[in-house]
Amino acid sequence: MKDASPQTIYLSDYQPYPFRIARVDLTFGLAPRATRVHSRIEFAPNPARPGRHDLFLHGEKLRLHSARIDGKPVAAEAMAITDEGLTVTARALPDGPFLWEAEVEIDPEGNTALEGLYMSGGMYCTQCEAEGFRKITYYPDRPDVMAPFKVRIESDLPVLLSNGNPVAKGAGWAEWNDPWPKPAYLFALVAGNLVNLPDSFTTRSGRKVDLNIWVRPGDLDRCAFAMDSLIRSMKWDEDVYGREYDLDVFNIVAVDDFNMGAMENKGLNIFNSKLVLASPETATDLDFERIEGVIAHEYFHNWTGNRITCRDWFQLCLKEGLTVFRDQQFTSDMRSGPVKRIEDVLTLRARQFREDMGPLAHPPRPDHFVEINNFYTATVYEKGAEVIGMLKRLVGDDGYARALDLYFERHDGEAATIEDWLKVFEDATGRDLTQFRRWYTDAGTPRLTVAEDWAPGAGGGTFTLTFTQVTPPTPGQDIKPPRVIPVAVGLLNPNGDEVVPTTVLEMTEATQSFAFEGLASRPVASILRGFSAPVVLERAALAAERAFLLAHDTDPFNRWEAGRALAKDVLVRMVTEDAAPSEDYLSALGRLLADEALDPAFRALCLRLPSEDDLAQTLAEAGRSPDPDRIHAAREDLARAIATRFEGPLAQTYEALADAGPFSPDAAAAGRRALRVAALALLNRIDGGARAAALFERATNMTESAAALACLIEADRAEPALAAFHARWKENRLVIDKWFMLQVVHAAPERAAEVAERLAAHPDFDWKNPNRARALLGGLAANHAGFHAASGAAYRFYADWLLRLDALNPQIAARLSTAFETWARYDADRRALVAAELERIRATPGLSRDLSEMTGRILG
Ligand code: 0A1
Ligand code: ZN
Repeated sequence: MKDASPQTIYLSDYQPYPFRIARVDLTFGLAPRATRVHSRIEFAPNPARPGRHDLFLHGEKLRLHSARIDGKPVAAEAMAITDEGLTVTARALPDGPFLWEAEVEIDPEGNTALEGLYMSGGMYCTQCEAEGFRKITYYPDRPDVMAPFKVRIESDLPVLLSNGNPVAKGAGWAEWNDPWPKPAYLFALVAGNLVNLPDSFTTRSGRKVDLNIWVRPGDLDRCAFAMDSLIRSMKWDEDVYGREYDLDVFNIVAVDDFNMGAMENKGLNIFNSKLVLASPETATDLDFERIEGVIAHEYFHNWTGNRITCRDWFQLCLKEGLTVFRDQQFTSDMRSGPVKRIEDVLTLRARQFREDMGPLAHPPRPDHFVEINNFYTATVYEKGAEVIGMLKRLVGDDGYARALDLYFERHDGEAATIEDWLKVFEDATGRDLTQFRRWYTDAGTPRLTVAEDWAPGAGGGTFTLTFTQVTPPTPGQDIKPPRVIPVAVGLLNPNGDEVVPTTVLEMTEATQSFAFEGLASRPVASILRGFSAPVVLERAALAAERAFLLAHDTDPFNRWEAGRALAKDVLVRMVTEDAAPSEDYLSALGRLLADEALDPAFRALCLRLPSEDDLAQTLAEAGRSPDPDRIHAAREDLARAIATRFEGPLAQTYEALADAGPFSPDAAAAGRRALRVAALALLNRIDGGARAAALFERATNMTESAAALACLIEADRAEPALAAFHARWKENRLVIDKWFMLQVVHAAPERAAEVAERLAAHPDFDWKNPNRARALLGGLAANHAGFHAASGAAYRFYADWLLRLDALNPQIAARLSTAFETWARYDADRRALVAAELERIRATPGLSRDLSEMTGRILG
C-alpha cells in the first residue's frame, strides 16, 4: 500500500456512519488472477446521523465493473473513486432505504500483503482484520457497521467455506448464511483442496455443534491436540463465563502463509498452521501450550469481540485485552496457575515493558494512529489483559462476575467502547472508576518505590510501608497523574510463618503509607504478590532478604520473583563491577534445585537466567549505557558458574527426568521436560556438548530435539546434527522454521549476522512466507549481542531485509522493525549506526504507510 502523505486518524473525530445495513449478499466467482465479487447491500439512513449524507464506501485495489442503486447504474458524475474508496453524492441517493449492487474484480494471486483475499499454497483464504475487507469489495469497512451476511462461492475446488451456517451446496458452488450481525473485519472465505478432522460438541442447552479442523491432506495426523483444545475451550466458556456457542458449525482452517497467529472470523477461524499442527515429534511443549491458548483465545472471541465488538479501532483492547485475560485464565485452569502467571509476567516485561519504556509507548486505548495494523501490540493485548486483572482484584471475584454478566446482557449485538466497559463495572459494583480509567488512556509503566518502617511497641509493633509512584513521560504525554494501583502484600515472620495473609492495598495517591499493627516482631514483606499490578517495583532489599523470600514466601509468584531479583542483582554487578556471583544467590539456587517437593516447571523457571535484553533494559533504566558484549559474557559466566557449582545435582536431575513411557503433552510431563532441558543447557557450558550430542541421537520429541540442537550450536559442534535435522524434516515447513531460527538465535554473537546472511541465501529461505521471514529476522533480533554487534553488520542486514519485505508485505516489515525500538539505550556509536539504517529506510521512495509510521516513531 503506497501512500504519499499518510493521514493521522483521531479518536476525537469519531462519528457514527450515516447509514445502517440491513443485509449483505456476496457472490464470489473465484479465479486466481481475476476473482469476481458481486455485492448486494441493503442500506438505510442511520437515525444517529440525521440529515442527508454522501455514501462513502472503502475500497482499495478493486477493479469496478458495475455499480447500481435500486437496479439503476450509478451515473459516472455522481460517483468519485480514489485510492481509498468510492463516494456517491447524496443527491444521487434515494431518501430512504436503497439497494447498492456492485461487481468488482480482484487479484488474489497478486496479493502478497496477505490482507483481503489471497492465495496460500493453492488455497484461497482471507484476512480482513483490521481493514482488509476493503480489498474485497466496496463497503463501509469499519467495526461499528454490523450486518448479517449471505455468501455464495463459485469454484471447482472441493471445499468452499464461509461464516455462519451452511445453506446448500452443489457441484462448483456453496452457500453460507451468517445470521449474527457482524462487522466486515470478521468476514472470512476459504476455498481449497482440504481435508478435515471432524468432531462435535453439545452445548449445555443441548445444541449439537459440528466441529471441523481443515488442513492440507498431509497434515491431518497433527490436528488432534487442537481439536481437544477447542472442545475444552467451549466447555470452559460455558462453565466459567456462562457463554454458549451460537451456530450449528464451528470451522477452523490452518494456512501456511499468515501474518499473525490466528483470526476469530465468525464461525470460521483461520489459523497460522503453526498454531494448529502438532505432534510430539514436530512440536515443542511450548508449541503445544501456545496452540491450546490460541485456540481458546480465538474461540473466546466469539463472545468478546464478535457478539460484542469494538465501536472503532481505538477500542481494540476492549476485545483483545479481555480475550487475552480470558485465555490466560483458561490456561491457568488447564495447567498450573503459578507457572502461567510467571510466564505471562515474563512475556509482559520482555515485550510490553520494553515497548512502554521506548519511543513506541502508547496507552492500551490510543487516541490516534496512522496505520491501525501497527497497534496490534503488547500494550493493547498484554497490558490490556493486566488492566482487567487489576479491575478484578479491585472489585473482587463476585463483582467481576456481576460486571461481566451485565456486559454481555447490556451490549450483546453492539459495538462498544472502553467507557461502556468501565460503566458496567461501576453499575454492577457501585465503584467509581474515574481514576482507574487512566490505565486505559495513559501510556508508561509506573515505577513504585517502597520504604519500610518498624516501630516496636508494648502491645505489638507497627510495620509501615510507604509507596511512591512515578510514571516517566512517554511520547506525547509528559504529565502522568497518579493511578490507582492494587498492591497485594503479605507479611512473613522471621521463622517463615505468614503473619498477615495476602491483603490488597489500594494506592491512589502519589505517595501513600499503609500500617500493619500489633505485630510480635519485625516481619519480612512480600510485596506485589501475584504481580498484582503492571508496575516496576523498586525495592532496595538485601540479598539475604531475597534469599529468605525465595525459600519461604507462600506466594509462588513472589518466590520466583525473589530468585529473579537475586539473579539480576548478581548479573548487574558482574557487568558493572566485574563481581563474582554472590553466595546468597548460588546457595539459594542450590536449595531450590534440590527441593523435590517443588513443581519441576517452577524449578525450571527459577533456573532460567534473566535475558540479555532484560539486563540491557535494567542497566539503561539505571542510567548506564548497556554493553551487549559484557552482558553476554556475564550471563555466560554466571551460567558456567552455576553449572560448575551444581554439576552433580544438575546431572542427576537431567538423568532422573529422562522421558519414560509414551509422550504426553500435559503440563506435568512438559514441566519435567522443561526442567530437564534447563539442566542440560547449564551443563552444556561445561561438558562441551557431550550430553546434547547423545540426546540429539535419542530424542523422540521436538522439545528435547530442539533443545539438544540449540546446545550443539552453542558448543560449536552442530554441523552433522544440523544436516541430519534438515534431511529428516525438509518436507515440514514448521520444523524447518525452527531449523532456521535456532541457528541464528544461538549463533555466537560475532557470527550472527554472517550466519543470517548465509541462511538468507539458502534455497529454503522463502521470504514470502511470514513464518520463515520471522524465523530468520526475529531470530537475529533475539540474539541480543549478535544483533547489536559493534560492527553494525546485523543492523545493516536487518534493514536491507525490512526494505525488501516492505515492498511485498508491509505488515510483516513494520512488525519486525520493532527490533530497533530500543536503540536509544545504547552507546553513541551504536546509536549512530541504527539511526543511519532507520534514516535510510525512511528515505526510501514508495515506503508503505506501515513501515513509514514505525520508522518515524522509532526515530522520534
Ligand atoms: N484478532 C486476532 C489477531 C489478528 C489481528 C490482525 C490480523 O491481521 C492484521 C490478524 C489477526 C487475534 O487477536 O487473534
Ligand atoms: Zn484476539
